[in-house]
Amino acid sequence: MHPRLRTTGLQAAAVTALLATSLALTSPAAQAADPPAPPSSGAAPSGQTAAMDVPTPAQRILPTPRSLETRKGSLTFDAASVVDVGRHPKRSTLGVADYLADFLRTPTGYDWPVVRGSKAPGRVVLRTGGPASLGTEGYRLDVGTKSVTIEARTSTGLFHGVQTLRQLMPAAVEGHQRAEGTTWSIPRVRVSDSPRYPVRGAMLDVARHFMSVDEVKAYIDAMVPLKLNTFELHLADDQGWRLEIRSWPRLATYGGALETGGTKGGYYTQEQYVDLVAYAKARHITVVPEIDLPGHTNAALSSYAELNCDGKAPAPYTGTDVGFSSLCADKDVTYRFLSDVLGEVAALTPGKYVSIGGDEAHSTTQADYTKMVDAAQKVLRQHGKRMWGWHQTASADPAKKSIAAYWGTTGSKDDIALAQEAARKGQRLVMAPADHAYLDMKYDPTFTYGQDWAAVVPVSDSYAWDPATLVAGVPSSAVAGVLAPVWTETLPDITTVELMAFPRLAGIAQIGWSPRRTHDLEPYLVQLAVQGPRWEAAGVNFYRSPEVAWHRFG
Ligand code: TNX
Repeated sequence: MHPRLRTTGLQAAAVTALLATSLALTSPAAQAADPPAPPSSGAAPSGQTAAMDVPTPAQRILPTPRSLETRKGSLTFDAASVVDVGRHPKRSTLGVADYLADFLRTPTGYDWPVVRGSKAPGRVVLRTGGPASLGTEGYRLDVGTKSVTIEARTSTGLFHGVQTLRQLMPAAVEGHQRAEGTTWSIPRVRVSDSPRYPVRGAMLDVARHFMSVDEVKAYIDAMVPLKLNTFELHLADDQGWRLEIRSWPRLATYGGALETGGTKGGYYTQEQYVDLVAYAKARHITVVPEIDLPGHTNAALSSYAELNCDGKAPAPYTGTDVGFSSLCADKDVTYRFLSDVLGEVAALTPGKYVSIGGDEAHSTTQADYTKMVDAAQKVLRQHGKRMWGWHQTASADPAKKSIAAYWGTTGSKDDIALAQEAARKGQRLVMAPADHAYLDMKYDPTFTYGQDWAAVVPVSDSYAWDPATLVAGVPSSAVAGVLAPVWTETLPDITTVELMAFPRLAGIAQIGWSPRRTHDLEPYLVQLAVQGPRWEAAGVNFYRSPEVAWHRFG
């Protein structure tokens, strides 16, 4: 585990002129530390607020599992505890065991050796198996009096089971130092669990404000306990190009130099990108790189004059407008550019999807849009990848099983029509409704950070939707999952990104994972309250929304 990065309000204030006024009002730390207003639900009756509740297993596990039985008693780990992988473990099982042992060693101070067969009391047993119904991501977890057994058909299922085990442990397990004096007990439960949707994603925009490799890793780590499995990295936009492309080196060195507000940007070398992708993969998260085109391309257009229809490179752009830039459909060099860039990105990316964005191409005619999106898709196909794009890609000629990420708002007719077209053409939809799932939307109208063009989105609204019925005319069979984007025009660093993402990202994760029948706002707000001390221990910044009774569990 790496140390968490913190940015002070003062450093943040230096970051963008855009934010100067709002930061004068409050720093991220100050905003996060505001005393919570009286809780709206799930609160201890007044007069008892000082006494802390002990969360039940159902309140601890987030996202809510498919089935949970509780029994009397608990299992306690101690210095003799081990992780047992059985006699003939698969390599991938060993990977999960090492992750778990590593995770537990620091806070508990125990050795947690990974062993092959053990009778030690207080052991964690990882086993491959279980019914076919567990699928590729499901698991069973059974806490006995001597051991806890996690069983799954894949290492990904085991990994998710490990996250449930983690949430059953005291909050101090999330800390980065030894928590002396903690009793490492877990309640006796039996869990059988598998996700509702195969795609449960978060998206981070590192183009508008650049985030370092360590900052992105911190965000990935915060995704892990929520059982998210997809991470879209928005690597190129008008304000910056963030990935080294060897055949077009100025994209990163020139196009990546700045960021929104005119401050210094940055980019990932190919080695750094490969390292990030591997870091995510070790946490069973697939990276989907996004190179937004044919719009959102000013950083590329300013780096290479020949990419422009008029042959003139525009100045770098550090504002927050969208929809003004376009690649040039009539030039051969455009197609060489697409082939080179997407070829390199595909070669560096083990996942099956590469995103070509495709949103807000307001300066591109439909014919040109279709021509360039189709060309991009062809390049991806040649490299064995499928296209991922925003729902506007439905207006081109998307291949079946490509992904259309829907970011429309309730009642936006054009977007709904495109989502229906996507389903008709055989695309799979990943739901990212901007008025619920956009984590850069403000929590309330006066919130310092974020935007409000789609909606103001309090915690309860971010949880108030169902992917299966979101868009009329899109059959639920066409829905592959959910996606929660964080756009960073107003977010200078990972601290402010986390403030916007947490706790709302947890709700999107729960919508993507948990059976619909378990969807219920009141218990969800209590689940969030349980996560509060855990995020604090882990060093994840979050917004103490007045909708949640944070004080209840510490
Ligand atoms: C719309 S959503 C955009 C982004 C902005 C975002 C701000 C989408 C696919 N495009 O370019 O950053 O709104 O909320």
